[in-house]
Order: sequence, then C-alpha cells, then structure tokens
Amino acid sequence: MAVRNLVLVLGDQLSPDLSSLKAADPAKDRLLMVEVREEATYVRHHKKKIAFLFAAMRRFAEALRIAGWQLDYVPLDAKDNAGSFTGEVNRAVARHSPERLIVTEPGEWRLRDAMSRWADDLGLPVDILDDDRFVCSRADFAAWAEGRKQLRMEFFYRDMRRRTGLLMDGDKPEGGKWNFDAENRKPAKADLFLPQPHRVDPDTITQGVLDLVAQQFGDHFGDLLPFWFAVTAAQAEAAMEHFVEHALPLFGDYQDAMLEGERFLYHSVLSLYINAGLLDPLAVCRRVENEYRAGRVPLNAAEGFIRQIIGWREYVRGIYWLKMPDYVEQNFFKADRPLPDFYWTAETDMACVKAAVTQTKEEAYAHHIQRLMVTGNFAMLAGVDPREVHEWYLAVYADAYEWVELPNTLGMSQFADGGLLGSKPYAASGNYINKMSDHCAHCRYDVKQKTGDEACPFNPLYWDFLLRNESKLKGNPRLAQVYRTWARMSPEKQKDYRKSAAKVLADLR
Ligand code: FAD
Ligand code: DLZ
Ligand code: SF4
Repeated sequence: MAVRNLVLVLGDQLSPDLSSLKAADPAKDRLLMVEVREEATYVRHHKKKIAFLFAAMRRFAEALRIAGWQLDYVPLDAKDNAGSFTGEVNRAVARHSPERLIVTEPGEWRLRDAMSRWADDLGLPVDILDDDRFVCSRADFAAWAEGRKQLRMEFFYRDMRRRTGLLMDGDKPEGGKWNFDAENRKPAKADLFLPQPHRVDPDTITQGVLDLVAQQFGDHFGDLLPFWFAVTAAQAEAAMEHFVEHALPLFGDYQDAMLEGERFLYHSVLSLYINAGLLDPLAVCRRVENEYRAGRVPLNAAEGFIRQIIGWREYVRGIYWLKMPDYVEQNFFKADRPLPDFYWTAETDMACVKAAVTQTKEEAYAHHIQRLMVTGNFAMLAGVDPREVHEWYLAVYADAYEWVELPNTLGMSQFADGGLLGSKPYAASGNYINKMSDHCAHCRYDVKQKTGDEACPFNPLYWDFLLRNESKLKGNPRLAQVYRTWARMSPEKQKDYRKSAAKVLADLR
C-alpha cells in the first residue's frame, strides 16, 4: 500500500489525542516509533527511565495497532537500527516513500533544531505540528510575556485559572484567594499515616524491556529493579485514582515536608506519566477539582496541586521555549565547581543529601523539596557549574525532559538566570532542612553548630555563598536583611564562617 504520510511518534508523545495522530488517517498513513540509542545516551539516563519509556512505547504501539493503525516499531536491538531519530526517519522514508512526514513538535530544543533540517535532508515536506497537550501554547505564552518586566508565575497562574475555569467562582478565585500556600508548610511527623504510590507488576513486555536495558545500559546510573511504574494509560489512571483517594487530602499540608525513609509522602508521583503523555494534565486537574467540589479534599490541597500543573508546569515550558537556545548557557554566578561525586554514589555523611541521592538512585524519583532545597540548594551554595547540575537532573529522574527540567534547575534552583524565575535564590542553611524534616536527627553533623568540623556544612556554605556573590545579590531588596545580619556579626564569627566554608569546599575535591 502506498503511504501518504509518515507520522513519527516520540517516546514522550504517548497520547491518543496527539496532534500528529489527529492529522493522520489510519487508512492512508503509516506511524513510526523508534527506540534509539542516541536518546538514551545524549545524557546517560537512569536505567528506570529508559525502561519506563521503552515499555510504555511498546504498549502504546500495541494499542495503536489494535485501534487500526499501520505502524513500524523499531526496537533498540533491531538489526540495522540507525541509533538516532534522523537515521531511523531516513530508513523509514526509504522503506515507504511517503509524500510527507508529520510529527508533533518535540519537547526539547536540541531535537526541534535537528528536525528543522529534515525537510532538506529527506527531500520531502515535514509538518511539525503544535503540541496541544498544554493549556498555554508557545505563542500565547510569548504574547503574555511580551512587554512584561517580570515574568512572575503567580500572575501567569491566575490567567490559567481564568482560562480553564478551574477552581473559579464566577470571575473570582474559589475561596476568595488564588493561593493557599500559607497553610501548606507543615513539617511531617514520622507517626503520620503515609500512603505509598500505586505499584504495577511488570508484564512480559516490560520484562523484555528490563532484560534489554540491563544488557544495553547496565553501566548507567540507577537501579533497574524493583520496577513498579505504570506503563499504560489505564495503569497510570489507576495510579492517579490511588493518589486522589489516599494522598491528595494531605497533599497541601505536607507539600514541603521531608522524612527520613519516606520517599513519597503525600506527593502524587504522576509527573512521569503526565510528561510521557499517559495522563492528560488538564484531566488530572479536573479530577482533583471534582474531589474538592464533592467535599472530599480541602481547598488548600486541591489548589496547591492544580497550581503545580496549570501554574508551574505550563509556566516553565513557556519560559523554556521563550529563552532557548541561550538559556542553557546562563551562569549568573559564574559557578565552575565540578559536580561532587556523591551526587552519583550517595557516599556522603550529610543525611539529607544521602537520603535524596539514594532514593534518586533507587527510584528515579525525588520530590520537589528534595530537588530544590537539598541537592539543588547544596549545589548552588557550593558553586557547582549549573550546566553539570542541569545534566545530572536531566539524567536521573524518570520525569525529566529538558523543557521542564532546565527552567526548574537552572532558573528556580540555581538562580543561574539571574532571577528570571525567582525573585531571590532558594538558598538556605541547615535550619530550613531541620525545620522541614527529621534528617538532622540522623546526621553525623550538628545542625545547631554554625562553624567547625561538626557543623552542618549547609551553615557555613550559606554565608560563604552570599559573600562570594555579594556584588550580584546585595541590591536585591529581599536579601537586604540577610546582609545586615552578616554586617552585625563580629569579625571573628565572620572569619570562622569563611574558614569552615573553605574547609567544606576543599573536602569536596
Ligand atoms: P507532585 O508534588 O505530586 O506535584 C503534582 C504535579 O505537579 C507533578 O506531577 C508535576 O506534573 C507538577 N509539578 C510540580 N512542581 C512542578 C514544577 N516545579 N515544574 C513543573 N511541574 C511541576 N518536574 C518534572 O516533571 N520534570 C523534571 O525534570 C523536573 N526537574 C526538576 C528539577 C529541579 C531542580 C526542581 C527543583 C524541580 C524539578 N521538577 C521537575 C519539578 C518537581 O520537582 C516535579 O514535577 C515533582 O517533584 C514530580 O513529583 P510528583 O509527580 O510527585 O509531584
Ligand atoms: C528519553 C527518551 C529515551 C531514553 N529514548 C527514546 C527513544 O528511544 N525513542 C523515543 O522516541 N524517545 C525516547 N526518549 C524521549 C525523547 O528523548 C523525547 O521525545 C525528546 O527528548 C523530546 O522531548
Ligand atoms: Fe543535612 Fe545539615 Fe541536617 Fe545533616 S545537619 S541532615 S547535612 S541539614
């Protein structure tokens, strides 16, 4: 059968309503899905992330065939697999001689850039369609940003609430306020009932993928087993229902909390499914809103959750496309320290960092406060090169794609964009971690000690960071009080801080 359009479906486009699928016709067009080494190795992704995507891709391909599509699926170990999207698209064009290629735009700039050369290379028209799985299109975000001095998420979020109608009471926000974060900063206690995320046993398709990943990517970071991620839309829906029933009611209260040995707390662990296309972000938000309307979850939980998705998630995507490709080069503090080895080995005495890295290795997951206030905070305080920090985050989390990871890492967590995303750096001493977690009770360092060998390393590094970057930060009104506190310290105390920080930094080498 002559093929009219060849439709390439990427690994994070596993959505039946994808724009490229809507533009195609099962009777005339052919779909193409490919497992390619280049995507698994441009950063060396966590084994679980590769396994999740390959298994989910294989199950999605199966569902598409059942729905009547003609589909070429190229597994990683296929003879002649060209190893890259460009190579595999070339091979598929040679096989089918289509009239044109259709693809929904990819989430990463690197790939979008490569695709812009495909029409010339392949000698056929290439239609790159908008990815309409987001509430705010790239063009709408650019229009929103146009002419604004500051691109504050909170204002963008209000527009998204109005646009979607989520948690609106006419033209007013439900409950009279846009944001209930003031109620959302409770530290968790170890005796709370802590739900666990929904787990799925691997079927034979997933088992085949696990064997392949063990064989082909055995030297990548991270544990492959136990593997319990959902790999189909139905399984991901079950994970969402499980979250809504068991964790959502307390999601808001304990959103910023951390507990030793408790990896998930009241978080949803849905980002990997949403980002790969197994769950529709707006449908998830509507489900959460319904729970609130039915009186089963409080407003602070529903609002807090919905804000993360139609607020932060949409906003970081907008920023990414607005600012790339230069964004990745930003390094406001000119930080140049290599990423410490313990980001890969978890071999550190800092209990909070050890917990975050260990669970990252075992689960390909850490929740937001661990990413922001533990591993991210430490890297910024220590002056680690933001590019290395970015590549670590992109590699180690199952939900990481550059469009969402980069603004979170480079902007929110490292302040490497000089304040586009946040009005001040998320820098904190051990005191913050002690307030929000029980890690310090399990740590060989003493969070109360400010300087000296027993002191929590975050404490001297916090001041050292502020002083190293004084010329860049002192004019920031939100830091004026902090710099005044430093100025009031005795010269001996100041010297002790700097000496302790120098020792911590020297030991990192
Ligand atoms: P929950 O706490 O249950 O939140 C619900 C949902 O809201 C998430 O599933 C996610 O879809 C969305 N969400 C929450 N916060 C954010 C945010 N800041 N940006 C975008 N979406 C958000 N998120 C990713 O999806 N991919 C990444 O690669 C990624 N990298 C990050 C790197 C750093 C340094 C930081 C500080 C944050 C990063 N985040 C990233 C955001 C956030 O940490 C994760 O979305 C969240 O931890 C995922 O776990 P969850 O599904 O249990 O989230
Ligand atoms: C992350 C990833 C990996 C590891 N492997 C593949 C793959 O083999 N085939 C594929 O289609 N997609 C893969 N992906 C997801 C892509 O990297 C992702 O589509 C782009 O980065 C754009 O977001
Ligand atoms: Fe982390 Fe410092 Fe607490 Fe140890 S004492 S767990 S290093 S904050």
